[in-house]
Amino acid sequence: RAEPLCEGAVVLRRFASANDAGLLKKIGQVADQAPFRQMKTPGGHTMSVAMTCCGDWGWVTHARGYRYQQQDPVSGDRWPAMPDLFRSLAVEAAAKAGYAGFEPDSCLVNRYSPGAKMGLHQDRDEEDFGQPIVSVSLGTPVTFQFGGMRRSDRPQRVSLEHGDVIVWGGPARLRYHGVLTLKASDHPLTGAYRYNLTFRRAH
Ligand code: MD3
Ligand code: FE
Repeated sequence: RAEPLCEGAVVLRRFASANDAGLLKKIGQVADQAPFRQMKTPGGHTMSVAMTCCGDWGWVTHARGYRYQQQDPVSGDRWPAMPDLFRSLAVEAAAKAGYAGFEPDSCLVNRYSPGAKMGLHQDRDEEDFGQPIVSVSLGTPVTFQFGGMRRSDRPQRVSLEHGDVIVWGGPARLRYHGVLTLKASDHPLTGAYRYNLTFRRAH
């Protein structure tokens, strides 16, 4: 049940549902080692989304921009290893979307509480835009928006629900995208939270 969302993007509805409890348990273990934190943008704003990372490379903000680095800036330690369950889910979703051989070296874990949002942006801190991005939604639903190659292109909206997986590659890889403000709701496994796992090949 792979439905195209736009050229280059494939939605796998509920692809992660069967493993939901296991994924959430692993998120908890990652956060025990590298706690969720609200990073500060280079512009000095505190992000409303709380983040942590696992895998070889973690996405972080710093004074002059954004980058992938191997150490958690809070602890100075390496990021927690990427759980096998995370990796296999991302690899299988990518293969299903036509990206056999995808090997993520980075997983960003985003945690949204009611009121949190993510403004329109492009993901362009990775080395090779030929590599896809796999995103996994867990918990409460949110409206996701994706536009075109320019910030001014009017975005389309799509609801992302628990277990939904999207693979972004090809011409969709550099589209502007974001998440509207999370509404208060309740999910049996996550309470008020929405989690998003984003798998990337950073280097
Ligand atoms: C479209 N996260 O972490 S996932 C991000 O729900 C990010 O937390 C959102 O955007 C979230 O950078 C959206 C869906 C997504 C991820 C990467 C993309 C959509 C994308 C890259 C290119 C185009
Ligand atoms: Fe993004």
